[in-house]
Amino acid sequence: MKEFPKDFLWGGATAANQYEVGWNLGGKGPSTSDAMTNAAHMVPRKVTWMIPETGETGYAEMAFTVDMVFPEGAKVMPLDTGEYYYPSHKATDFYGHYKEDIALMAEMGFKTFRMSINWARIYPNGDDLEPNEEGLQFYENVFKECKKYGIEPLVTLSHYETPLGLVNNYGGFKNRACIGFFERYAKTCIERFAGLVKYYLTFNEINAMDMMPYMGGGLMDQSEQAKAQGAHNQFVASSLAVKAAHEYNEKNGTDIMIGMMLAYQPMYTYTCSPEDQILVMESQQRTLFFSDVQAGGYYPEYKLKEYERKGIELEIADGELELLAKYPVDFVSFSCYGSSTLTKQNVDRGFGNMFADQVQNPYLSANAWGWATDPACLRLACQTLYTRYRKPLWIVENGIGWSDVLEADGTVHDDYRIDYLRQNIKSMNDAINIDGVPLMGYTMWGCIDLVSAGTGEMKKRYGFVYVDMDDLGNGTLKRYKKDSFYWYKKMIASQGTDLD
Ligand code: BGP
Repeated sequence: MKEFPKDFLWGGATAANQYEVGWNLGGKGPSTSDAMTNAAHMVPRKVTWMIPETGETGYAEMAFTVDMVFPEGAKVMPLDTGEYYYPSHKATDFYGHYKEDIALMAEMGFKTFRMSINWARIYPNGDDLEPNEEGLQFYENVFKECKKYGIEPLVTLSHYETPLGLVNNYGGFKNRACIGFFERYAKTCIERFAGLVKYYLTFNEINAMDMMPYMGGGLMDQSEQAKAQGAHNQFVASSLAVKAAHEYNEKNGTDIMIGMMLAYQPMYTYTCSPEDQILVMESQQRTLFFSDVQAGGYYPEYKLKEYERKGIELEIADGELELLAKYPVDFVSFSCYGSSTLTKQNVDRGFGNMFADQVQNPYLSANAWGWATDPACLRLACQTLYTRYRKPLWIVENGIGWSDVLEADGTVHDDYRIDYLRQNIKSMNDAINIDGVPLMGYTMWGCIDLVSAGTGEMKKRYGFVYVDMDDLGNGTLKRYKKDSFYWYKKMIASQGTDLD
């Protein structure tokens, strides 16, 4: 194995809604994730609501690519009827453990730590005129702790957390007012954390607007029209953040960089039928549309044609298309856990598939949630995204969910995770050393155990560090190092050459 570049940013990734807790502490307002219940594999999470005039309560089920339905007058909120468990209300307490957790990351040799700022901790209702100082102070303390160890934070501004005030009073990102609220929030962070934070991502998995628009942008109306406008509004909001950072850099001599974040996976055809090739091509377009706009700076023709066919009309203000062209992102980051295989043919589809037309790939093995491990996925992803945009890349999520077992002596033997990482790091090395892709860094998802976004479970664990907490929020929150902790530390120390 050849060495990774000297300045390669090794680390781990988290998100406030799954990790932080303190959901109503320190002046924080509620956000979309705080009204999401726990669930299980193939059992949808629920988003709870109340109709204030009548007191009626209920929920909308949330499933991948399936529209959610809310009744007229419903306001999304967590309910204290005792009927529901909301995992974000406990998560795994980064809020109370940040010093301990950052020390563990430093012990592994992290050069970077991807985390998210909870928007509603800074602007509790989303549309407030002044930020919440206590929230700003919390993150400042976190960033100072990172700095102590020479860990460079990579900060997502919106990771599946839209303040509920924006959802209930504005309809979420389908409303153009959210552009300005996000711009204000982004500017507040850029200015306040200058000198502490150099790298930002605007919207986590921005294509979630297409697949899970409630999580992606707080949409209750999930019509095609609302999703298209929601995406446009996020593109503009993101470009305004890039503009703000560039202007700040010019004035202050800083070098803040703003990236986009895409959920990406290579797609394979299950058969060599032309029909399946077109299926994969269209499925890729559905994903790459988001990076074409954010990294390419233009609306691709295939999307404009689709909007025309569907009768979707975007509200675009004067100068917005020019803004997208002038302020594309500085780098492209993405999550990639494996690949998907698609077919139109009538075959046995295996288990756990998230998309229509998806099928288990007979060449790959999958975890208990049906997520296939693909030793080629990172190289393929890097190749596609780099040749298309020619911007530096950053792999900000990759990892494997497993129901780890804590032994009586406090050890966790996660050799399956080490195997997974070995294959994926090798694939990344090929992207750099065979294909010449400029890759800035790698942050393994869920480096300290946290709640699953898809199912709200704790038992779908990803971390190098085990956290004693179960699916219903019972546990001591004590941290235990897994075998992969020591493996990752050794691998980083060898600059990626020691994968044994
Ligand atoms: C990505 C999200 C993360 C994360 C990860 C793993 O889509 O950005 O928030 O949770 O997927 O998914 P899950 O938690 O459902 O296993």
